[in-house]
Amino acid sequence: MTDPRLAALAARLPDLRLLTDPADLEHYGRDWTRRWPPAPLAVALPGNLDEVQGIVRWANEHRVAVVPSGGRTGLSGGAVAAHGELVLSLERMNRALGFDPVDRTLRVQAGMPLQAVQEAARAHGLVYPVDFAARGSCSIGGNIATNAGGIRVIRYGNTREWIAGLTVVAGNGEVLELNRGLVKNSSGYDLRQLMIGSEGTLGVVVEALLKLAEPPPPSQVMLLALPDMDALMRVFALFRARLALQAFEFFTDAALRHVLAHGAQRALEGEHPYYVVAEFDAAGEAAQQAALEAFEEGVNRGWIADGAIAQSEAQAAALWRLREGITESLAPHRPYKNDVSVRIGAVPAFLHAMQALLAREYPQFEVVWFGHIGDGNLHINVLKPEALADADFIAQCEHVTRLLAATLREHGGSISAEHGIGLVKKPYLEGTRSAAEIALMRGVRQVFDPNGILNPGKLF
Ligand code: 2HG
Ligand code: ZN
Repeated sequence: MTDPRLAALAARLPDLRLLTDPADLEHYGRDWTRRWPPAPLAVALPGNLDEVQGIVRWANEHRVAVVPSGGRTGLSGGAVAAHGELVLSLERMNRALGFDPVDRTLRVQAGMPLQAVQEAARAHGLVYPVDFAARGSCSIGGNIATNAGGIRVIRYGNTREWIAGLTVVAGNGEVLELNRGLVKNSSGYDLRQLMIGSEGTLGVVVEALLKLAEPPPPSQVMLLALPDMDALMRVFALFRARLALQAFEFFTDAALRHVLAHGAQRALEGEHPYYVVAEFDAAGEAAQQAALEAFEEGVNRGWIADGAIAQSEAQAAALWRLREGITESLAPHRPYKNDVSVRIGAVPAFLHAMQALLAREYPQFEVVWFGHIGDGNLHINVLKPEALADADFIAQCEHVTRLLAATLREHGGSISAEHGIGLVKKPYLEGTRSAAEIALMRGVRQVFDPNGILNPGKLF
């Protein structure tokens, strides 16, 4: 350890695993944004709470910035370490610590991958219902730090709903046991909820007590083709009224083209501007009949142009792949991503306004829309034209984000629905949160992290 600060850390925590190899710095210093060249000071892989606390105390004494790190699947740069920070990876702390059948809670370490959490819940006959495509790589601690959403929010809500307790090391080095699994706890500010979605700026999540749910009844998956956005929203209202929805996800013809080119199986003939993958409870004939009737009503009213219903688990998975494979299929095109939300009812007006603006100002860009339409959450990916230099592309896309931010402001929306602010959305926070709110957020951050060591430069 040539760096005296690292030597002090190693002396203080002799068992702490520290990495300084350039390949490790590169690996742990970036997330899925791949926009900032990683340049961390080192990577610490603590194995227990005491080591996490020791690291945060050391960081305060030596004024070293710390980037808490989960699976680094984030798309907003929240886990990027590009300025000599210490990456604090929870990767080794990846175990389930205990299940309580009466409380129906599962205690887990923060580095546990979401998929492993889901499997552990299933082993107890229950489910951890937050779910999305990055499940195999992201960690529960990162999910908590970003209040991750995903494809089941329409039924189960965001990560926030599923956290019964948190053990965190606050930026000031204090260990906090927040809420301790209480269902009712009307004793002042809920610091647990403040921690959720704070993007590693208030504390490091070390352990979580997760609520588990009853497994949902057997479900069916439908793919729908729709003529326009107004029809899509009508179908959403119809399905929501008649069926018990578990998911209602949309994508455009452009998204479908990419996902098919990437190896997914075509499920419908013809071309349509919009598609929906809907999943709903379908235990028994009555529920299946209700689904068919809702579908037929949509067709008769001219809202649904075509559709397919999965007849097996394999077919259901194939339909889901059309939606869940989009991000991966777009990756080779170096997409510039945005993740926005508006009130569900405001989606058509917002989307029309944005599509018109983009067609006028950036006709050369291929723009792909998809996402969690049942939550009013749209993902927009602008694909990089091959001939355009990286820097010019980013500059033009930042202008696209400014257009988005202005249009969102008009429609009362948010510049980040579920991916967080991180570095990518930081310049646009003011469009979504008022100056008074941001001032209070700064104050809160100062209280938790007086020396500004946790994820500096992120969020604001
Ligand atoms: C999804 O819903 C993710 O698939 C990723 O939030 C969105 O790649 C994206 O833009
Ligand atoms: Zn999403």
